[in-house]
Amino acid sequence: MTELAAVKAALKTQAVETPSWAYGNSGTRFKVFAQQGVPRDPREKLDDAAKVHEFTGVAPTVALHIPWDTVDDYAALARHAEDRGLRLGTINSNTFQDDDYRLGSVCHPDAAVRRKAVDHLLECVDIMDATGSKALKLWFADGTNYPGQDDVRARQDRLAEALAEVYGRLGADQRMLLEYKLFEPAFYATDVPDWGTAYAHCLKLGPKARVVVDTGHHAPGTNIEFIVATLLREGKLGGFDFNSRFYADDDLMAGAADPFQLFRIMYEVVRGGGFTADVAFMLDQCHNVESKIPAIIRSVMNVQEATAKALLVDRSALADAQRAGDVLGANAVLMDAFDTDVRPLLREVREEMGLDADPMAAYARSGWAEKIVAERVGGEQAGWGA
Ligand code: PSV
Ligand code: MN
Ligand code: MN
Repeated sequence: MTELAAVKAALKTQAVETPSWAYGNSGTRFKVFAQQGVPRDPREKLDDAAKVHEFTGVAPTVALHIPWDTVDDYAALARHAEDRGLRLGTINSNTFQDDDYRLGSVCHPDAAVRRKAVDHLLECVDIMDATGSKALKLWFADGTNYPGQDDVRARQDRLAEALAEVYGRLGADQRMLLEYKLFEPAFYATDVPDWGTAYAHCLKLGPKARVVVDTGHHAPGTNIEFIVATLLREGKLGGFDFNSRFYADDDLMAGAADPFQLFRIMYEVVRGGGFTADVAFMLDQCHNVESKIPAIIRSVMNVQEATAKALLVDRSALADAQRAGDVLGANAVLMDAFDTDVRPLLREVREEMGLDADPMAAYARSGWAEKIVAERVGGEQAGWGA
């Protein structure tokens, strides 16, 4: 196989998971702008996700969020997905929307609240059994707002205890992805604020626990690709929540704010052997002012472009320059790949996959947007603005 053929083959195997909540209405704490035609239930979210997969060919799974996507029959929901060429992906837990969680969930000082939170996590594993989902994604809003508010060490102990119980419930082919976030909603101390804390817990738990890197969850200027390289090296990178940020956890389209950062991350993924089914490439976004389905298609395409550029890095030329201590030469090799216009290559890849070369235009022509506006009345909130 020529090198270009290998790059194309790799791109055809790419799988980007889209989040159910990105299809529904969402907003900031100031306002949720309701859009016409948004899904009214989890099935309709899957119908929209099927369109993203139909036009991109690389978005075959959808992440669910419980209880936002609660249904009576999860096996039936999985069949609904299958009928549309999709699979249900990661199950995201929600231990942040009840009044009980004012002082935290699994780290709460009251054992009764911790019990409620752990029971919810266990219920999420039951749902995984029914849907065939392989991963439970845990993001905890736990933390404190004031120094002295609670014992930060005791909170780590409570967290470890809760995680161990849920870990023990995982099936042989199921795993746990632990997400970290610097701040928000807690403003003084978050209980899982960084990759080091998440890594320490995952290491203690065992091989089924891995860290998930949400690109919006770091301090400005953090070298995220270094974190990716380190976690991959340790066999502890579980996946990504891709999105863009300008300021905090902005949840904008992946690759919109800083395509160069996305490329650098994808290069470390490729370099570290992480471009496999073992690492989950998820989006975690909200589309508050733009049209949702096109925004998700655009995001998937942005991830594809960053991946194509990462795959095009001339790694032997790079290694030669690095060995020779050729600082500018090595940098130039990396920049050559980033500066390549990969859009023609991706058009070819899509045509070879039997797709339209231009997913955005194909979706716009498809009439789906008009159809859902006409047929769906009274869309539900995705959850964030509710
Ligand atoms: C909150 O910051 C958050 O965006 C986390 O990144 C989760 O992955 C997501 O919500 C869904 O719970
Ligand atoms: Mn996330
Ligand atoms: Mn987030």
